[in-house]
Amino acid sequence: FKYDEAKVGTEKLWELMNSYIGSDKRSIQRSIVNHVEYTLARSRFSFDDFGAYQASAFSIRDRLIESWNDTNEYFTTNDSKRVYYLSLEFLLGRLMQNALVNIDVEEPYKDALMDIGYKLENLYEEEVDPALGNGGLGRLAACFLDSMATLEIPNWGYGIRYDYGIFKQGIVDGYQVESPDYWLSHGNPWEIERQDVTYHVRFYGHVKKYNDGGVERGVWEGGDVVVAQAYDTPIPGFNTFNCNNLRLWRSRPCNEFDFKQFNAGDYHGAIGERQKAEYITSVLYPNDSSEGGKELRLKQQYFFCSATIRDIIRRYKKTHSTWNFFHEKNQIQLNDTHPAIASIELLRILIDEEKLPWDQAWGIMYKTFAYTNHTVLPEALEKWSTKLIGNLLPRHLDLIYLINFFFLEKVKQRYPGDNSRVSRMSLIEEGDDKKVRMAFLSIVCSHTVNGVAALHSELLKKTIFKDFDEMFPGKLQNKTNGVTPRRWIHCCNPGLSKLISDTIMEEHTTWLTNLTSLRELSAYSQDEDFIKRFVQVKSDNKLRLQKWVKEHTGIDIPTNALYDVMVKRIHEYKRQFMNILYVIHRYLQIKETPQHERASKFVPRVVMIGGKAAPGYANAKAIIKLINSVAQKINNDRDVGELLKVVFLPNYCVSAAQIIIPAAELSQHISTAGTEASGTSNMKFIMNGSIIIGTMDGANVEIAEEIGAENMFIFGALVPEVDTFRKQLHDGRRDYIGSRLRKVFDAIRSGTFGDVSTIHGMLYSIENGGDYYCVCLDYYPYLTAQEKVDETYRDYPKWCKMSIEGIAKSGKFSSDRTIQEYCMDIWKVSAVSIPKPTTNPQ
Ligand code: F58
Repeated sequence: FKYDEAKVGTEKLWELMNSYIGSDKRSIQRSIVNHVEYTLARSRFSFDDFGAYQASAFSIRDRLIESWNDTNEYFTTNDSKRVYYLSLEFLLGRLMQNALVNIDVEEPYKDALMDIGYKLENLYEEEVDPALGNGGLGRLAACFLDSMATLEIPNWGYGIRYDYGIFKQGIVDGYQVESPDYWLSHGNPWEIERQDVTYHVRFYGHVKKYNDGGVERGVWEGGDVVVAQAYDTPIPGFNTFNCNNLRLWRSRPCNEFDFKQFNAGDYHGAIGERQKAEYITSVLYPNDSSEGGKELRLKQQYFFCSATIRDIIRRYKKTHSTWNFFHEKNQIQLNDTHPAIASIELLRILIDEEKLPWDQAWGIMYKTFAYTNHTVLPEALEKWSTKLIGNLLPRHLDLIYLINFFFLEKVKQRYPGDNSRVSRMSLIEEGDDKKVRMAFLSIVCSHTVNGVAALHSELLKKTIFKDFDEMFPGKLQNKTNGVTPRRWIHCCNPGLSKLISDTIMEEHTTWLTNLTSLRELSAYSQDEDFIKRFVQVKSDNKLRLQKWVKEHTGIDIPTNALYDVMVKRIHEYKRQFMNILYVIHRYLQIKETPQHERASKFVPRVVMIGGKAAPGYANAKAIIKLINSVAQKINNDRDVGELLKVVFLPNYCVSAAQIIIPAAELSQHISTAGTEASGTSNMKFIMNGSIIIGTMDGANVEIAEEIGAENMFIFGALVPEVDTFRKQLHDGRRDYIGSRLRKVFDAIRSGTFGDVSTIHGMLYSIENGGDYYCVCLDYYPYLTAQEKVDETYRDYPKWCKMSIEGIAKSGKFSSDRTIQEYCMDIWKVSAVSIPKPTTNPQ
């Protein structure tokens, strides 16, 4: 395709570059072997699976780079409007299969590799699982990148290239032990190091202010300066030539600023100083729902925001000489408040460096930014001490105070005399240690704010953002989360993907980008042939998981049992604790039942629970220990045999999820109503034919709406009931344990499961009015729902029908739908499709 040939240079060069590598077997093999020989410098006669993986990855990256370059060139030439997704976390998972599937060469690569003695599936297993995120929020960012590329939205993700991702979880004597995840030890074939893309980022120092014809401007000087260097990862779309970019920043020392110390003869000191710069992007913070308020975390945030904003401005300036169109060409989405300082950085640059008047600078910033909230839990809402910000980013604190001043003036004007509202809404929380409320700051600095599920967005309006919703009606929106069906059906469950394509007589390329067409499967939910194949797919996946469990835990689990799964970060609000209490109850019940009656009373079950606990979260760690102790006891009780098995799935991560989710028959999403903003694994489980046992929380509510409550096991208190219970606790109610739960507590305390003393504190607290997450309130309804599960599983055709209906009606939860809504309602951006390239004739 020909656009702006002059830019490309000579005709010869253009001719050489205007073609893509062929997808025939020979070309694929040639490119892999070239990388073995010239990139890896390995002998062509001996390279192992890992070498073959690396060489294949490089050869795939070559293909991605072709369309990645063309895409960016095309967007620039066309001055396309772009969306920037700023996130401190991108939990991408492995990239190889995803890339092959998206650019539609999985089969050709499989054949080409087979032909030279390698199995593609084995090579997939050689890839490290890049885990630069904690959980749902980071994984959502990854699904969004996939959907934006697929929908041909000009988009770049921006984040941090951590040296260490989320810790690896080991289990020793039932306890979680953390070890570092140095994921780069063997290099990363997917990234492109950009020596040419660097920015200086300043910390500390001081600000000189001056009056510039009525506008106060600042000059920020001194302090430390570090370099941000870019690393790019191509993000291919599915079934399109478009290929977007994920730009991650790495911190490096800055040469110019170290000379003094070197020259003063302090060689070691100077080297030490330089290493400090590298700490900034060294490690991902492993907290999933509380904010530590640590300086290094703020440094990370500002570091990546500053580099990102400069990068966006540089790109804009390539094609624009005025600021008038900035917001029309650039939309910046904040994935939670973690990148919130980016808006202040843009404002600072516009005022102090670009010398714009305040109103114009403010308008540009305001129209550019939008903010997504992912939680209503107070402990997860970021608040930065003004001392800390003032020290690290003095000019930014000035601007925040100024914004607050103007904002509170407006509040006062609008609500005269309502002082309590003014202090409630202030961006600064008063107290001995004054704090900036980052969520409020993000609302004030953004044109649109959204929650991540209908219930969550409504709660935002009623609770933490109530005042803001009243003052800015319509500014708060809902955008229900979604997940990419490419990874979460097609890649992780090829058997199901094929069954779907065969049944609805569509190529997977069609339904995977139009997921509501799964509805056609409804017609087959009682079709014998279909059910037979469906059951076969599930049991193949169960077998795959059985092997995985054996390999990773040493535990033997039967495949002819109900696979009951709960995988997510361990947290009191998610209530893995309630799950294990029920397991204990079930165990005690089995023990009480005479042998000959057991088979008719209990459906054999394998209960699997997995997830990481934040290293500093004692109760979450105690829950892990309890699960492991209970598992140890039950699995070794020969009297119970295969009727009940309990497994703690260690080191839950994206690649493990891809094995676990397709094998699940029942999955648990049992958070206290009003606590889980959305949840996204619930969507993945549904798409893979697992039935949900769950509360009316987060996106479960919409899942029930879509697939029908009769196709789920719903139980538990609704939000208003939770509120009432909490009030009663507060007023002294203590009668909520009940005899069956008491028995379970007693069993734990009496040592039935060995030494689990770390959980005693939680038991005591729950008994004494501290049942904030309403475990006792929901326990009995949960038992009833579990009984219903057993009853239904016995009627296997009914179980299959529910499961198939779930898949058929899961279409809404594709992240493509979510992204389309962001595009229409928030970013006002449309697709830009790059032209089809000519392919290499050779
Ligand atoms: C999650 N948040 C929500 N935060 O808990 C979940 O309901 C939702 O589906 C998901 O976001 C996507 O919207 C979440 O994962 C974090 O991991 C943060 C990491 C940094 C510190 C604060 C929590």
